[in-house]
Amino acid sequence: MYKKGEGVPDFVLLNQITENAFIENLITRHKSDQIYTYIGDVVISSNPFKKMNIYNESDIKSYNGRYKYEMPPHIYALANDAYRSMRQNQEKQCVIISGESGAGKTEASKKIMQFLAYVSNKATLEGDKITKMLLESNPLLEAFGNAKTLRNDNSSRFGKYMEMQFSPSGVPTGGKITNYLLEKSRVVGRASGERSFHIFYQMLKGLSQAKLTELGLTSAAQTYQYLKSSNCVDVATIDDVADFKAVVRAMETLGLKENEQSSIWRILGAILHIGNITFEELPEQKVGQVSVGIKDPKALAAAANCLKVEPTQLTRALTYRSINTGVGRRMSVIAVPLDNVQAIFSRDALAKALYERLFQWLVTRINHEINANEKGLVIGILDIYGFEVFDRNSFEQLNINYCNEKLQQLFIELTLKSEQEEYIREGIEWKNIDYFNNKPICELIEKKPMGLISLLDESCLIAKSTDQTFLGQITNTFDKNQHFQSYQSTKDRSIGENCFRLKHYAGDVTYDVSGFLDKNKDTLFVDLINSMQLSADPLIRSIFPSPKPEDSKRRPETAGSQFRTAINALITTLLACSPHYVRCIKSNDNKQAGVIDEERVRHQVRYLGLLENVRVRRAGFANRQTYERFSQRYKMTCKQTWPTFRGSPKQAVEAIIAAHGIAKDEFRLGKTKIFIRNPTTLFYFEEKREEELPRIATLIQKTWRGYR
Ligand code: AD9
Ligand code: MG
Repeated sequence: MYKKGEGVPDFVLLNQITENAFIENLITRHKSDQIYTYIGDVVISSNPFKKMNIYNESDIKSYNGRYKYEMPPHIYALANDAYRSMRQNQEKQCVIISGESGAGKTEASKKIMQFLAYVSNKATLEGDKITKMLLESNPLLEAFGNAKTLRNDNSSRFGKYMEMQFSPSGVPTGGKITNYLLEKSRVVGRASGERSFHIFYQMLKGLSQAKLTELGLTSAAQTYQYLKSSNCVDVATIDDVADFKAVVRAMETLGLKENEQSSIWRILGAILHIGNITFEELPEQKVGQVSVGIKDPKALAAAANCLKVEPTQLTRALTYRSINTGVGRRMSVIAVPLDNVQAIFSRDALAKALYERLFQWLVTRINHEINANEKGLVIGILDIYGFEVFDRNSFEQLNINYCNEKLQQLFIELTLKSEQEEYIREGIEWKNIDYFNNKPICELIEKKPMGLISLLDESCLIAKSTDQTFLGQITNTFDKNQHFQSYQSTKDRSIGENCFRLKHYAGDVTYDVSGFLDKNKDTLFVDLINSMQLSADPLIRSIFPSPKPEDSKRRPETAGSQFRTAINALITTLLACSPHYVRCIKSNDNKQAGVIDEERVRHQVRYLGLLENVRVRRAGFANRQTYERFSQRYKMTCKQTWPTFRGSPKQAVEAIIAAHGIAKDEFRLGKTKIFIRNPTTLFYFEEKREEELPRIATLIQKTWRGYR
């Protein structure tokens, strides 16, 4: 089934299960352009960093409806399996794609969607429309949610769970996108050599001159402080003009109206102008009271023009803050002038809020078009930001890496832990296989009330707290925790006085606490919200709803808590589906084709727990089914059990197995389930069943005729 020199297509088939043998096979396959390899049902994908000639229509056709073992490993085979299982078992499916930043998750998710759209589209007008929309949501959301980072030229800066909805017979009916925490701080700044979100550069290069003039923009990205600051505008691998065209096309396919598109450009233009606003101190009006005015009225006027608000209103909102004083009838609102630092903070907060809320609006708007709201079948595809380590890591990296910890936990739970526990529960003879369990680090971050997120929330509630007091508090709390280190606790100079280090499953990451409290509080002064409500643009007004009276009594949920809740809800959703796994491996750090860096790969194989995965898989069983289900499905393939059988479901299964002469080592009988070692045995039964179906159908027809 496989050619010499290409390695084995499933790691389970290796002669020896050692790390070296595993890596050698992966490298051999990568070098011979075999980027996919299985561990049983799990697809391991190594990023080729070059265009592969394996995603054509003919490839889709050749994987459609075939069994996995009939074809070389491919992401299409996994997609095909998910689609088949969904229809056959009438069960929800999910595909969980994991791997570090730049490993190929987003590409994998798109290939899966492309396959599903093609094979499920039964050429109905509605199906055609919906699959087009689902596919077109990708370029649109990538433009707004992806950016060039030091790790990846098209790095996802938000998490995405895309559910493709199907009718019971497998015809596409709609879709739903759930998004997770966008890295909005990127709008106002980022590391040198990185870019802001793609859409800004696309827009400046792609909009007509007339449109740019209307928005007061020039096509030179360097004009804008928010874009200029990181010294990276053009990227060799990115064609912003072509991508802009794709975005506009996608907006049209997804039914975004002319006025909505126009509002989008206006908001983005406003953000760029806002970034050019600077402040200057005004002569003191009262002793000791510093206030600032706008230094560059042109930038402010241009921003106000884009936002359709009065320049004076915007100036006021950016330079003053309203504070409630007194209580009851004595309560009054006073306007306190901001100093330079506060004004810059409020300016950047406005830019970030505009972008984040525009992004959320876009996702909601797409869902409005595609969500069929049916409680039908779905295949969910999870594509999140991968584990990442930079020279400086902040609150955003903590969230991203926490999310990756949770997905690794899920993988461990589903493939290593529960699998082994089930064998023991069912009384199947089993020799335990050890694996690294990352649960303690997940708990360190998320546990209530003493985990990192909770402690950060607590600090945000105390007026006197600072980023440094927070660092002191976590240092005390996690003093003895082996996954946590800080300079204060270790005096290790490599950590930095403002930092703490977490020992993540995928490696050590040092986080700088500067800005943690502000980012977690994520407050937007009410003055800014009020000024946006005065906009003549309905879209801008709609994304800044006025706070409800009851909101003033409740403390707003912090960014960290919201993320924790969302991720845990995601895990619950995933647990309700039959999972399929893609584990992406980054072949090298230089985005180079034809290069596979042994040490980098070894590191990933280790932390992903792939070897343990092979061991459990090899010693274990590919499939298990309750006696009821197995006997119901295959009873027609055996004379003793068809049409009637008087014994228990377990006895029926024994009869079926005996009638087909299945080898002894190929199955085990547990307390409630039959365990089957190789998928080929199951395929054998499926084929037998399919052979029998026409005969049975005729028989049933005859019986019916007899009744008439
Ligand atoms: V991040 O966590 O969003 O930063 P991803 O999503 O894991 O990351 P992505 O899919 O964006 O990585 O892949 C990075 C780049 O690798 C792509 O832009 C492609 O240039 C390249 N890539 C990835 N997969 C493939 C593939 N199957 N064929 C060809 C690929 N190139
Ligand atoms: Mg991605």
